[in-house]
Amino acid sequence: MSNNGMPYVSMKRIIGISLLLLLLTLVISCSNMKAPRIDTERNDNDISADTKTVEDPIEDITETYQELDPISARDQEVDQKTRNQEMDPISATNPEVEPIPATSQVKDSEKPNFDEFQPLRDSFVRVDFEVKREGRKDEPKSFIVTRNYDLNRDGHMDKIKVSLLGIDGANNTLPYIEVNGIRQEFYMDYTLSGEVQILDLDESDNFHEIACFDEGPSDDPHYHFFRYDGTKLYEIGEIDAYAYMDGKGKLISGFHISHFTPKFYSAWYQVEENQLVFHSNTMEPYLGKAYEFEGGKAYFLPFDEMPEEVEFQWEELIQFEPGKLNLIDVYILFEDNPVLNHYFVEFEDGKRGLLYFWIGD
Ligand SMILES: [Ca+2]
Ligand SMILES: [Ca+2]
Repeated sequence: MSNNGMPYVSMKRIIGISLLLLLLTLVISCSNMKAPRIDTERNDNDISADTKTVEDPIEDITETYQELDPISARDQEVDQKTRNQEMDPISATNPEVEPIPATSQVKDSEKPNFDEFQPLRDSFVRVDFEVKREGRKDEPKSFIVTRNYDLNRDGHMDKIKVSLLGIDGANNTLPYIEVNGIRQEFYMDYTLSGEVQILDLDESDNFHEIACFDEGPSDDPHYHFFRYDGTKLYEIGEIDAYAYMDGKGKLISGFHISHFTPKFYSAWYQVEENQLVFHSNTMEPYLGKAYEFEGGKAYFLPFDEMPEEVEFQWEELIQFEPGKLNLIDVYILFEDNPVLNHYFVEFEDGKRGLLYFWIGD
């Protein structure tokens, strides 16, 4: 029985062991077969996931860069515009401000001597132009002004033709000046008279210049200057009709000349290379001195000392008698256009304050 039992037992054991082995083999083979697949799949997934997570930010970044680039370009544009806007007032004043350093280089002996100046309107060469008006006399549309004159002093007459705007019309008219067929257009407001003049701005050169009158935008009468050198026509510049000139290439605006005598000035213009160039003048030499005041209507604000900032009053005009005054200081509002109009003075009776005048506009 034991043998029977033995083989039985052994058979049972063998079967059990075999089954166990089979199971183990199955489990191992299954796990062996599955494991790499799972790993591979996971790896594939991982890689693609990794690639995605790596690629996606790259795409995103690229897109972001693409989006950023125009923005940064726009930012730069905005920056540039802002800078330009900031620079505009500077560059606007620069043409007039720039010559100021030149002032320091100008020796006192080279500065204009006002005694040598006379009113621009007294300096014109007496020649008559032929003036043809279109439109009514009180409301002219335009003018054609002509004359032959030797502008470059070479002994040959030069044919001058000027087209000027009137007050009414100007729709089909452009202001221009033409010398021997060379035409130069220019900007002007209007003229009621069609006045064109000849003058000699600088006696030391061989040119006589043309001056065209312009009433200005709001009663700012001025003259436009032109020079013909035999081959070219230059627009030299413009200056108010109250200006003075010395015939040596220097001009002083009527707005830069003192209201008191002896006259002094805050700036002058010099014809340099066919252009009017601005030069500012220092006020110090003119301060602390006595002047003749011809009197008339003016404004006055009493102050004991020169104020840093002033709110100018324009209501009450005071009638002043002619007399002497002591000039303590000058109040210049704009350095690039130093209009002489506000003076800190002391009258003979000891009254001190700001004396200033109406500037028509
Ligand atoms: Ca000539
Ligand atoms: Ca000349």
